[in-house]
Amino acid sequence: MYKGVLFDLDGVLIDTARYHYQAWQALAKQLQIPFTEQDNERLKGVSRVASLDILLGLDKTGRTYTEDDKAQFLQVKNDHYLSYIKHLTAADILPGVIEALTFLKTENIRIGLGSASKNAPFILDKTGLSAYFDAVIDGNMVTQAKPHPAVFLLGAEALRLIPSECLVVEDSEAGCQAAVHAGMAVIGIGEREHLPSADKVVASMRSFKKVIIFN
Ligand code: B16
Ligand code: MG
Repeated sequence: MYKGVLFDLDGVLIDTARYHYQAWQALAKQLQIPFTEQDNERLKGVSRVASLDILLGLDKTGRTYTEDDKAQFLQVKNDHYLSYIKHLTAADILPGVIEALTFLKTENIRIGLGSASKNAPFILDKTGLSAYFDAVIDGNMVTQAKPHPAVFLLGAEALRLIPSECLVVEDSEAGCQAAVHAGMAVIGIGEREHLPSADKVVASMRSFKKVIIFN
């Protein structure tokens, strides 16, 4: 069994992935850029700045944007996002998460967070999840975004473990690639077609205990 588990936040512990989607969609609408749920898959796990570049890449009108424009767009997106997540409570924790975290605690397996989100500390506090974590690494602490392994390597270090002792749980392909680059095993949450780099894929956190017990 692993000595530590590093969890992604958005889409694994909390269903914030849909709020990111709605916030990007609102910005896309303002800029009159077509943006579908399929396009949004490419933004999952990716940093705020890199996500904006992907969104603007969908603009086929040839318009150009200054750095000031981009900074303003990022503010608009985050303001939309904050207006959704300010209402988060423990009721928004995804099914199976509390059972999984409680199980890891009873087994003395260390628990870390490896999230690209700068809003991660706020979300952990709003939902009461902070208390479960031995280490929290978020988007304020790393400059190289997933699929770069920095967030998980820092997480392992903070848990005082080596990469091969850690398991990552991710809902994005960029995050799964980051785990592979870090030399860690990775369970994908979602659908296999979106997570080709995961070692195993399960539909939700409800299946977490069953999967980890056999490793
Ligand atoms: P923020 P995760 C990621 O969080 C999200 O999946 C991704 O969609 C988002 O762009 C990124 O955080 C940055 O989030 O704008 O809140 O700083 O999945 O790594 O927990
Ligand atoms: Mg995620």
